[in-house]
Amino acid sequence: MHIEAVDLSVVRLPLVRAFETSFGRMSAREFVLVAVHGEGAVGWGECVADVDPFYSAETTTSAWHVLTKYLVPAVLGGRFASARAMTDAWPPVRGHRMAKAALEMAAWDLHARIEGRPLCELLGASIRPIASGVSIGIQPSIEALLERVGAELAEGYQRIKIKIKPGWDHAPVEAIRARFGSIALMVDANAAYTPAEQADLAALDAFDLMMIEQPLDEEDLIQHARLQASLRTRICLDESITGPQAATDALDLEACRVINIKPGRMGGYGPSLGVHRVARDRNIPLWHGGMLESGIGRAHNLHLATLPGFTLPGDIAASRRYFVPDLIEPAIEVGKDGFVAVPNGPGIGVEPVADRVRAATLTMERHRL
Ligand code: OSB
Ligand code: MG
Repeated sequence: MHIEAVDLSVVRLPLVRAFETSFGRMSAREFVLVAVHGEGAVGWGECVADVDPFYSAETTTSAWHVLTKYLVPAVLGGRFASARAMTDAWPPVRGHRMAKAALEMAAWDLHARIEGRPLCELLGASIRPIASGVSIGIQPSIEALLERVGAELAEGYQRIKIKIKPGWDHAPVEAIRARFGSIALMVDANAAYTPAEQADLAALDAFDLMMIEQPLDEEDLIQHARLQASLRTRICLDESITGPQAATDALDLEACRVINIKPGRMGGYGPSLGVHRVARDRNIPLWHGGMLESGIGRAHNLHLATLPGFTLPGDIAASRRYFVPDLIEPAIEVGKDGFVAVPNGPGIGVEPVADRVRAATLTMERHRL
């Protein structure tokens, strides 16, 4: 794979619906888009960092800085046997996993396109339908929440995840169970609780949730282990799983019983395959997370989710829940059975629509030798 040029853009897409979590409210996504050109093909990647450092420390601006100053210059003009060989050539940048993932995943897409194969095959898997769930933001009222849950179930989605925070936890879960019975239901706190609020989380044990995602701070593995020992409900870690070592530590400590893999957050496919291996070796259930990606990141996620081990429905939903129109064609859709089809063309299997990308672009730089 010869890397002849890299286009970096910041694009802005309004969300169909504002998304509220314990860390804030988002009404648009503004992210770095990466296009890697080589051998007559283009590989695409999308950076999951947000403008604000509220979900994680990285931001759109920090990703731009690290990509333009360190990562892109290190690979321009290079010839690499694989995306792994490309990341081996990077300078020793600490952290900045979201920035790394955007370029790393674009290189995997480019490699797959040059070979004319679907990306999932390069990852060691093959096309299969992906079981899909949805993540529902904090709502202005319980009635509004019940309406959203009903609408998503009617679309076919196989499980419902709601965002919680102290003060918005017991009542919404109780209301959903009362209205919709024993549906597959889970909650995501995005690190909003402290160990002192353990009783609020223990109160959710009564509702037979599939799991509680990331109740405590990203760095609190030991506190998560203490909490897990006191709960019947499984803890799933998201923010805390920064890579294979963190996954190993979390499982050694029994800080969680489920893992949410997000390649865009973990530094790309290399680290994600490492986490996948750690979890598989220990029979820990996996599911594929989402970060409100456009169709580019969404298609990437679908390809990774084809790996065996992703046994629980993930957060990879249809394009139209997020962006109308999406940046890509064809849009990603969910069937009435709650499965999403993996695009089966070369690479990620979807094409960004040039006019839509241009219209959404705030800044763009072409890097070439
Ligand atoms: O914690 O899983 C999360 C969105 C943005 C940042 C973090 C998270 C989320 C979601 C939405 O839950 C998942 C999606 O629908 O893409
Ligand atoms: Mg989460």
